[in-house]
Amino acid sequence: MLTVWGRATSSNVQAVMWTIAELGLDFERHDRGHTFGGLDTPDYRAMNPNGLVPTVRDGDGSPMWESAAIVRYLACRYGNENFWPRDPAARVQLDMWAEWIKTTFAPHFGMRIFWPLIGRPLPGGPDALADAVEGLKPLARMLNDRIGDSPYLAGEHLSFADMIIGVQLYRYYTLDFDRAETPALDGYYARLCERPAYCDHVMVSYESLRIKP
Ligand SMILES: N[C@@H](CCC(=O)N[C@@H](CS)C(=O)NCC(=O)O)C(=O)O
Repeated sequence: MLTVWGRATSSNVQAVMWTIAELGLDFERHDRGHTFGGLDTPDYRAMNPNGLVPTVRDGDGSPMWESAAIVRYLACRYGNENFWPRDPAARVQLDMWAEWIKTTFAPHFGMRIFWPLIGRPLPGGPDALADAVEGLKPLARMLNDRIGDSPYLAGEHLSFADMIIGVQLYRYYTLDFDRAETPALDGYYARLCERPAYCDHVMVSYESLRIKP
């Protein structure tokens, strides 16, 4: 049994929950963070000194934090060869894109586009937002070209890398801003939206995160 601490509206919690659901694992989830609070208690900090979500325990194992590390743990421990290729040379071809979206695409999109559009303005105002929107286009085109004609990043089958990449796309596609033309990425997102686990754990309203003026 996995225990997950973290609110359903957190994209980092969503990556973990989506993975758990795709792998068909038993879990219990406790709301923590944002309006639920609970991140500053000594007990929580003992599990996760960052005071962030998600935190996960597998049975009575040591607590884990950092969502992408948790996704990789779950994939390695419970995933089949398609979900977690055992050959490092095959796996790195997926993992480099997972790492890229986490370290390059997601911070750009999250901090410079998502949060400003839901009420946390950038210091540079509308010009900074316009720059960020233009700056995201080449990144989206890179991902579009990598997806190409494949259903998923690894080809025919879903893998751990889709968990880390795909979790970004619900907000990317549902916010109102000028996106690059990316037909392959559009098709990839449409395929993810057909997956019940993605609908349940990633297509979660972010209205409660909106910052009122
Ligand atoms: N790099 C960490 C980031 C964790 C993080 O920033 N979590 C956010 C939610 S997405 C958080 O805990 N925010 C405080 C809160 O929810 O109160 C990860 O991927 O797990």
